Amino acid sequence: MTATLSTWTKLAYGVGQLAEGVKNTAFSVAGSVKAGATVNIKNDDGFTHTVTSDDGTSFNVSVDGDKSATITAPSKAGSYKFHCNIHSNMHATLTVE
Ligand SMILES: [Cu+2]
Repeated sequence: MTATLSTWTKLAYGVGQLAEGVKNTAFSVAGSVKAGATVNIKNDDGFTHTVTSDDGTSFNVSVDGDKSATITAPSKAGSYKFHCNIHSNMHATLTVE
């Protein structure tokens, strides 16, 4: 199954339309995904971000600017905090049901 962008709603991180785009970059996540689902991640910024679980093992992917990538949701339900390795201000939580 694929959880599309509309499910993990706008995991299209932020906007980055300003010169200081990095500061305005933020993860935006809504809703939840099913355990083990393939989650599409769309990067609407023009530069690379990563989606990296805080626990260091659950998921980790680098998404080039204006590209998409996927992660496999953890197989166990729960709340998984994640961050971007490049921009220390970017944090969010993936809810797996
Ligand atoms: Cu980033």
